[in-house]
Amino acid sequence: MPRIDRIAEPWGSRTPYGPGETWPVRVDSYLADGLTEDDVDRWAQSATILHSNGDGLDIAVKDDRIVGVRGRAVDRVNHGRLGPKDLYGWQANNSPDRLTKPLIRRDGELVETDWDTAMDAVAGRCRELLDEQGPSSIAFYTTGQLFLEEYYTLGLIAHGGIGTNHVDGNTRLCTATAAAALKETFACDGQPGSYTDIDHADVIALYGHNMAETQTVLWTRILDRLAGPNPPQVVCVDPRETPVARAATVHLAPRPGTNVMLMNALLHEIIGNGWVDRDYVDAHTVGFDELAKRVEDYPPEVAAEVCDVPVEDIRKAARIIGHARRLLSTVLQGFYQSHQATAAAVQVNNINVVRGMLGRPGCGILQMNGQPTAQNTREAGADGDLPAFRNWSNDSHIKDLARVWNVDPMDIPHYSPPTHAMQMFRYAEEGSIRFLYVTATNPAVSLPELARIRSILAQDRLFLVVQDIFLSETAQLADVVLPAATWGEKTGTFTNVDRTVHLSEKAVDPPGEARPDLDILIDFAHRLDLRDKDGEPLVKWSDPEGAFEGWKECSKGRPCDYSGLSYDKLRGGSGIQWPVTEEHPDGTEHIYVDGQFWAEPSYCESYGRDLVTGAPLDGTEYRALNPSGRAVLKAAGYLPPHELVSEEFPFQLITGRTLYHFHTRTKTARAPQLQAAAPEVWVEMAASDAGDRGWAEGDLLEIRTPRGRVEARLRISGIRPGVAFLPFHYGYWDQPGGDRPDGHGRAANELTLTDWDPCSKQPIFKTAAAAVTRLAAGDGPSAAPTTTGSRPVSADVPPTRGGTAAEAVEVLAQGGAR
Ligand SMILES: Nc1nc2c(c(=O)[nH]1)N[C@H]1C(S)=C(S)[C@@H](COP(=O)(O)OP(=O)(O)OC[C@H]3O[C@@H](n4cnc5c(=O)[nH]c(N)nc54)[C@H](O)[C@@H]3O)O[C@H]1N2
Ligand SMILES: Nc1nc2c(c(=O)[nH]1)N[C@H]1C(S)=C(S)[C@@H](COP(=O)(O)OP(=O)(O)OC[C@H]3O[C@@H](n4cnc5c(=O)[nH]c(N)nc54)[C@H](O)[C@@H]3O)O[C@H]1N2
Ligand SMILES: [Mo]
Repeated sequence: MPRIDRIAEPWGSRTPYGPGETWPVRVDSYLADGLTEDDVDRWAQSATILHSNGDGLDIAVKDDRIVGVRGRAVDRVNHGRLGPKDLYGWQANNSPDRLTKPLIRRDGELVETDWDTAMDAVAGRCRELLDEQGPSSIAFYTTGQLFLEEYYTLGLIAHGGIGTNHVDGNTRLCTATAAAALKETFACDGQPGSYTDIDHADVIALYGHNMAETQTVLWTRILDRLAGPNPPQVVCVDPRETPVARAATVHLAPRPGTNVMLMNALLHEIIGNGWVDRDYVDAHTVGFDELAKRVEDYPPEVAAEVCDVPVEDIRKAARIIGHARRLLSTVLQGFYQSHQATAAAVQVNNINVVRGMLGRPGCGILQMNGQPTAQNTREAGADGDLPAFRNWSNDSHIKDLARVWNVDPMDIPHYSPPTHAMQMFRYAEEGSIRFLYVTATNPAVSLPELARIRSILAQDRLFLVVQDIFLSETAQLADVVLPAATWGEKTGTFTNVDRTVHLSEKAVDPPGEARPDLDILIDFAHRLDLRDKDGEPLVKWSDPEGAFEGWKECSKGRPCDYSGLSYDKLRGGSGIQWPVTEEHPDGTEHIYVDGQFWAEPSYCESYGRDLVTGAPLDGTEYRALNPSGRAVLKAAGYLPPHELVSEEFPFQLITGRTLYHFHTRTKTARAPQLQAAAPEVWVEMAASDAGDRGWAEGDLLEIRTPRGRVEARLRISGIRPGVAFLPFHYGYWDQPGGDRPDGHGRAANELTLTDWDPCSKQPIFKTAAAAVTRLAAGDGPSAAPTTTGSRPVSADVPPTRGGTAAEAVEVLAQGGAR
C-alpha cells in the first residue's frame, strides 16, 4: 500500500474533482510499530479531536491499547482523509506521564491521594463557600474539548443546581465571536454553511483563517477542487503568506486590526456596483439602508491607505466576490481575536446576505469553530449561554428550561448576561470568586498576560480544581488535580463546525484510576447533594447515553434539535447534521433555506447587542427592529486597534498556530513526529525588517511588550513588513510534564494584553505593539516548519520531513495522483 510521509506532505495526494461532483474517497491511516490492519484486534468508531473539522475515524486497538487510526470512508466530512495531527496525535493517550491518581495540595506540595479524599475536598470547599458567600463565589471554566453529555451535565449543575452565573469555556478565547456574529445577523447561533458547499462554490473567501494548517482535511477538499475542472476562485485575507494565501486568486494582507475597514470597503464596492440580490434583501432582511449608507464612507482608496493594501487588489477581491454565483465565506481567529471582532465577522455575514448567498448548495457562511467540541459548549450552555440556544433575557425560555430541569425558574440565574471568562478571572483577582473548577483547558498558557494569570491562579484564597489528563502548567497551581479519561477512553458525542454530530466510542480503559469527566461531574453533584424541586437528585443520569437522552429532550423544538438522533443511529455510518427531527430523520444539510431564520422575537436566542459598546438590546428594542424575524444587516464604523505601535514598540505582534501542534501541546508534544516537526518556538518577520537591522535567519531575538518578554529564533518568512508572528503553543515549562519553569521566556501570552471585543468578549490575541531586539547571532536556521505559513524565504533551510517514522498509508478509491 502507498506510504507517504505526512509530515512532509500534510495534505497528502490530490483527488481532483469538479463542481457538483462528489469528493472522491481517500482513506488515510497510521498504525504504530509497523503494525498492519491484520494485527488489529478491534476498531472503535470516533472522530478527530485536535481541531474543529470532525473527521470520522476508527481507533485501532491491539492488546487493549490504542495503536493507530484510520479515516472513515463513509463519513460525509472527510471521505476517509485524516490530517497529520489526527494520524499521530493519539500517541499522547499512551504517554507514560498521564495523570493516574488524584492529587491534593498538602504543605504546599501536590501529593497523590484517593478519589474519596479528593472529591470530598472539592465538594466540601464548594459547599462551605455556598453556605458562607453564596453561588457567586463559585465559578466553572471549561473547554471546547469535552463531550456534549459532559457540558450539558456541567451546565445543569452550575446553572440549575448551584445557581451561579459564572460558567464559561475557553471557547470565549476561541469561538465566542462565531456565536456572537451569528446572533447579531440571525439572532441565533447555528452554522448556515455546510462543508459540501466546497463541492459547489465558485468563489471561496477565507477571512483571517489559515484553513490549510488548522482544518487540514477541509483544505484538502479545496485543494482537490483547485486541482479539478472549473476550480473556484479563492480570496484570502491574512497578513501572513500562509498556504491559503499562496493558493489564492487574490491575497489581501492588511495591517493587523484593520479588518472592519477592509470589509467596509468590500461592501462599498459590492453595494455601490449593485452586486446585490435586491429581491432577497427586500424579502428577508432589515437594515440594508443603514448598511449602504455607512459603507459609502469607506471607498477602497481610504481602506488601501489604512490597511496598507493595494487599492486594485481590494477592487479585484470585491469584483470576484460580487460576481460569485455560489459564494462560500469562512472566518476565524484573524477576525475573532481582535478589538472589533464581532463587527468584522458580521460584515462577512452581510456580504453573503446582501448577495442572497445562503441556504443552497455552494452558498454558505462558516463562522468557524476551532476546538473539536466547541459547538457543544455553546449548545449545551457551558459557555454561559443557556442550553439549546435559549434566550437568557426571555422569561418564557427560562420557564421552559426550568420545566425540563424540574427546578424553579428563579433558581436559574438570568438577571444579567452570563459572566465571560475574562470577567471571571477579574472576579477571582478581586476575591469575589473563591472556587474555580477548571476542566480540560490550560489557562496558565492560553490566557492573555500570563504573569497576571499566574498570580491569580496561585492565590491562597482561591480554591483551584483542575481536571486534566496531564500535569499541565495550570494543574501545577491547583489545590486538587483530578485525573480524567479522554477521547478513546470514554463515550460521548460531539458536533463539528457544519453541525455534524459524531459518536465517539470508548476504545480502551483509561490509565490507572483516571475517570471520565462525566463520572467526575456526576460524583461532584451527588456529593453536593444537588436536588430538583421535588427533592429528587438533580442529575438524573449516570452514563453518557442517559445524558444524551436528557439533552434530546432539552433540545427538542429548539434550532439545535437532536431529538431524532440516538447513539444507535450514529453507529456504523456517517456523522449526521442537526437539526435531526421526526420530519428530518437524516439531518439537515442547509438551514436558512428560502430566507427562513430562527430570528422571530419569541423564538430567537438573542436580541443582539450594540456592536460598539456591546450593550445587550432588550426584547422591546429587538421587536421594533425585527418584528418578523428576518436577517439583520448591522453596520459598523472602523475603529483603530487599541494598542498602537510607537517608537519604543514599533512592531505589530500577532500570534497563532502551526500545522503540527495543538494549543499548549499537552498532546502534540507527546507525539514524536509532531514534536520533531516544530520542536521549539520561533518568531516570524519579513525579509525587509530583518534586512534593515542586519538580522539573519536563526538569530536569537527578544520580543518585548509592556507585559513581558519572550526569546525566540528568527524565521524570515513571507509575513507583511512591520508585523511579527509568534506561535502560542510553547508553554513555560521546559518540557511538557517537566517541573522546571525555564524563566517564562517563550509563551506568546507573556506578551498579550488584557483586553477584548466589546460584543463577544473574546480576548485580543492578534494585535499588540512589541519591541524586538537581537540577543545573539544564530548558528543555523530556526526550527520553524518549512511546509506552512512559516515557510522561509531563503532556500537553504532544510525542509521539514518526518522520515520513515511518519509514513502513513493512503488508499485512493479512484485513481488519483499516486
Ligand atoms: N494545527 C492546528 N490546528 C488547529 C489548532 C491548533 O492549535 N493547531 N487549534 C484549533 C482551534 S481551537 C482554533 S480556534 C483554530 C484557529 O484557526 P485559525 O484561525 O486558522 O488559526 P490562527 O493561526 O489562530 O489565525 C489565523 C490567521 O489569522 C491571521 N491574522 C492575524 N491577525 C490578523 C488580522 O488582524 N487580520 C486578518 N485578516 N488576519 C489576521 C494570522 O496571520 C493567521 O494566519 O484552529 C484549530 N485547528
Ligand atoms: N496568544 C494566543 N493565545 C491563544 C490563542 C491564540 O491564537 N493566540 N488561541 C486561543 C484559542 S482559540 C484557544 S481554543 C485556547 C486553547 O487553550 P487551552 O484550552 O488552554 O489549550 P489546550 O492545550 O488545548 O488545553 C486543553 C487541556 O485539556 C486537557 N485535556 C485534553 N483532553 C481532555 C479530556 O478529555 N478531559 C480533561 N479533563 N482534560 C483534557 C489537555 O491535557 C490540556 O491541558 O487558546 C487561546 N489562546
Ligand atoms: Mo480555539
